[in-house]
Amino acid sequence: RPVQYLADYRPYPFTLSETRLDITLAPTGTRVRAEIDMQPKDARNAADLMLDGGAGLRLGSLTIDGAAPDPAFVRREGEVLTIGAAALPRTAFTLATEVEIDPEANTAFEGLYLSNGIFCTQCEAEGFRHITFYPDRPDVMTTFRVTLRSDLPVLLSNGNPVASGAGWAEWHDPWPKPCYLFALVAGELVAVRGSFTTRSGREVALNVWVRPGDEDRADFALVSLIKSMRWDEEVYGREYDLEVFNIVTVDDFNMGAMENKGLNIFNSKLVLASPETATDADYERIEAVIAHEYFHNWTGNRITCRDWFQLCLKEGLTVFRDQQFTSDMRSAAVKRIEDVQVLRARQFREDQGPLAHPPRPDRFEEINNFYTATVYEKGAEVIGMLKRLVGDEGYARALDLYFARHDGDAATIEDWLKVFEDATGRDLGQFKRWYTDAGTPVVTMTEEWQDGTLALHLRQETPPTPGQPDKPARVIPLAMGLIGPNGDEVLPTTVLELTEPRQSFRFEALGARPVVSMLRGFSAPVMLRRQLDDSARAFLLAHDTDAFARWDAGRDLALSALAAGASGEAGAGGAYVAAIGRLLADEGIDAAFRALCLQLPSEEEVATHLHADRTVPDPAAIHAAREALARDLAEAHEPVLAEIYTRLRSEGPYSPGATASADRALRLAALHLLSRIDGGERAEILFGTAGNMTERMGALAALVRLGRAERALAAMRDEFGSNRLVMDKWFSVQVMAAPPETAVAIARELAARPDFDWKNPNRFRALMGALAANHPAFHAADGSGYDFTADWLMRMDPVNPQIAARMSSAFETWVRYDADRRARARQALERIAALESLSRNSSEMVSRMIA
Ligand code: B3K
Ligand code: ZN
Repeated sequence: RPVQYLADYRPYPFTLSETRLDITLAPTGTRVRAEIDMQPKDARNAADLMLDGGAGLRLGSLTIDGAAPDPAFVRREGEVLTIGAAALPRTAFTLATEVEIDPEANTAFEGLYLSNGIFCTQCEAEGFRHITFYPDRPDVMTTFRVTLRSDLPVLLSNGNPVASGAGWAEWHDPWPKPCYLFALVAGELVAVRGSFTTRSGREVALNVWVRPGDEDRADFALVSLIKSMRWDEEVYGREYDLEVFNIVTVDDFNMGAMENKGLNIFNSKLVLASPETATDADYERIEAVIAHEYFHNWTGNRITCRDWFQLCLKEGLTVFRDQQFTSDMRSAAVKRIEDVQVLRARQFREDQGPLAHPPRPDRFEEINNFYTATVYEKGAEVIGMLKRLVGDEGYARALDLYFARHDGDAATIEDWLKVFEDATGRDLGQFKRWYTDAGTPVVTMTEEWQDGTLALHLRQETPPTPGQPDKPARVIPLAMGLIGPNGDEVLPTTVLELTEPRQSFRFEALGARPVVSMLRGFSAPVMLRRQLDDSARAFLLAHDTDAFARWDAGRDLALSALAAGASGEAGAGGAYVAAIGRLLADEGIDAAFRALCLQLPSEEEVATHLHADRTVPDPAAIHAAREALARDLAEAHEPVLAEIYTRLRSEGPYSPGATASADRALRLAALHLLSRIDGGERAEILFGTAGNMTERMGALAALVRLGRAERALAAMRDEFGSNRLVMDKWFSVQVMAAPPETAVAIARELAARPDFDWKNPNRFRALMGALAANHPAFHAADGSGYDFTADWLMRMDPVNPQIAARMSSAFETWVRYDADRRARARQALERIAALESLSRNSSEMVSRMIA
C-alpha cells in the first residue's frame, strides 16, 4: 500500500444507513455475516464499491439484494475488494457478506482476537477490516445492530442490549458511528456494578467487567468513571447517551485502552488496583485514562475525525480534557508540572529527531505509527494555547458551538479552528501553523534595563524537521510576570503574544530592576533560552508566584549543574544544592512541590537539553554527573532528609488521594537520596515493612540501583508470581534501575526466563521499555543495548507489528550521539530494515529513522 496523503482526501461515494452483524464465535473459525444497507451518493455517476478487507478474511458468500453479482465485476486485490459499478443498483441496496476468521491466530491484537480465553476486539485505527469487508474509514458512519452467538456467559457489544437467550445476545447502537468504534467481547467475566443518574434524570447502568477473582481490584475504576461522568456534565455540559456503559479489562492489549462506543476495552493495568499491587502513579493513571476514554464519548465518538490525519482533533482535545479533570480532582500545579515533564521527555525528544511530525501530519504509510506524543500531548498543548489566547469564556463559547455545530459529524482541524473564529472573532490563520508545522520553537530572550524601563527582546526560531526546512513565525503566547528585588510581584501574570520572528516588549516606570518570570504555567510548548545566572534562578525558585515557573527555575538550576558536571566541571551543583536546602527546610511549601523539586532531571532530559545546545551528549558522563549530584544533595542535607523520611512514615489505611500520595512521593524522594549514603539500609527495611506497593517499589528501585536487591526480588516473586501486573513491575524495575554496566546482561537473563511471556504487550514493554529508559545502558558504548533491542524487535515484528514499531522509537534519538554510537545504532537499524517481510509498521519507522 502506497503512502497516504491528506491532500488526496475524497468523500466515500456511498451513504450507509445501517450495518447488521451476526457473529458466531469460535476460536479458530468465527463466522461473520454482515449486512450493510447503503446507497450511492450520486445516482448518475456510478462509482465502484470498494471495501477494505484484510488478508485473513476467508470470503464465503457475497450478495447484493440477495443475489450474487457477476464474478466478472468482483475482484480482490491486496486489502481491497472491489465490486464494479456495473454490478450495483443505482438506488438503495443491501450488501451481504459471509466470512470466516481465526481469532486464535491473531497475535497482532488488531481486529478480533483471544486474550486468555476472552474474545475481544481492537478496531482503531484499521482493525475492523480484519473482521469483515467494510469501508474502514472514520467518515463512513452508521448505526449498528449486532447479534453474538457463543456458549460463553457474557456477550457484549456497543450500544444498548436488545434481547438475549441461551447462547446469543443482540445489541443495538442508535448513534451512527464509524467502524473503528465497533467492539465485541465474549467471555467468562464478572461485573462490578454501579449506576449513574444523568443530570436530565436518565439512569445508566455501569459495569466494570473483570475476570472472576479480580472483583476486589475494580472499585477504583468504577469510582473514577462516576467522577468523570459528573465532571463532563458540570464542566462541559456533556451528558452520557446510552442505557449502559461497559468497561472490560483484558490482559493482552496493544495500548492503554479504547473508547469503543458504550463498550470501552481496557488493558488490565489501567483498571485493576489495590494498595498491595498498585502504586500511587498507577492509581493516578487509572483515574486519568478512565476519564480520557469516557470523555471520548463526545470528543471522538459523537464528533469523530473525517480521516486519520485529523487524529489530534479527538486525541489532543481529549487529552486536554483529561488533564483538566485531573487538575480538578487533584492539584492543578502538580498536574501541570507532571504534564510538562512528560512533554519535554517524550515530545521534545520526538521533535528533535528523524520522527518529528506536525500534530496534524499530512502523510503516512501506517497510521498506527502516529499515535504519538506529538499528536496526543502536543495536540493538548495547542488547545491550552488556544484557550489562553481567547480566554476562558471564549473557550467555553467555542466548545459549545463545536458540540452544537458538529454533533454527528466526522470533522477536521479546519472545522475546529472555525468554531473558535466564529465564537470569538479572532483570526486563527497564523495559529493554524501549530497544527501543520513540526518542531519545537526556540524562544530566545534578552533583557535591557535603563532608567526604570525594562525591555524584553524576543526571538523565535524553529529548527528544520524532516520535509519542512523553513519554519515561518508562529503565534506564541508567553505568560510572564515581574518580581521585584524584595520578592514581591510587581507585575502579575500577563500574556505577551509573540507573532513575529523578533519582537520587543517594554515595561516602564519600574523602581528597581525586577527578575522576569517567563513562560508561566508553561504557556507554550517552546524551549526558552535566556541568560539567567544561578542566583536569579535560585531567586525565582524562592519567590515566583507561579508554581510551574518556580519549579522550572529549580529545574534549570539542576540542568545547568548536570550539563556542567557531564562536561567534567567539578562541584557545578553548588547553587542547586543550596537552593534545595532552603526549599526542604520550608515547611510552608507543600509536600508534592518539594517532592517534584527533589527529583533530578532524567538522563534523557539532560541529553535533550545538551542536544538543543548543539552538544553531543555522553551517556556515561551524564549518568556519572547525575549520580554525583544526587550524592552531593544527600550529603549536604542528610539531617533534614532523614527527618522527612522518618516523619512521613505511612500511618492508617492507604488512600490513593493527592495529599497522601504527595507525602509518599516526598518520602521516597528523600529515601532515594539517602540510599546514596546509607548503603541501602533504609530501603531494605522499608521493602520488608511497607504496607503498600508505592513504597515497596520505591524501596526496590533504590536497592536495584545499589545492586543489592536479590533478596527483595526473590521475596516479591514468591509473593506475587501469579499476579501479572506486579510481575511486570518486577521485570521492569530490575532493568530500569540497574547500574548501566549490568543492565543489558540482566535484561538478557530476564528475557530467557519462562515467565517472560513476550507476546503479551505489557510484559514485552516491561522489559524492552525499561532498557530503552535506562539511558546509559541502552546507549552502551559497545552497542549491546542497541543489538539486544534490535534482536527483539525483529522477533516481535512478525508476531505483533504495532508493538515492534512503537518500541523501535527507542532509536529515535540515535543521530545525536557520537560517531561510534551512531555507527552501531545505524547497523542495528539496518539489520531490522533488512528483515524479510518486515511489516509496514516497522518498515516506515525504520526508514524514517535512517533516512
Ligand atoms: N483511541 C485509542 C488509541 C488507539 C490506538 C490504535 N493504535 C485510545 C485513546 O487514545 O484513547
Ligand atoms: Zn484517546
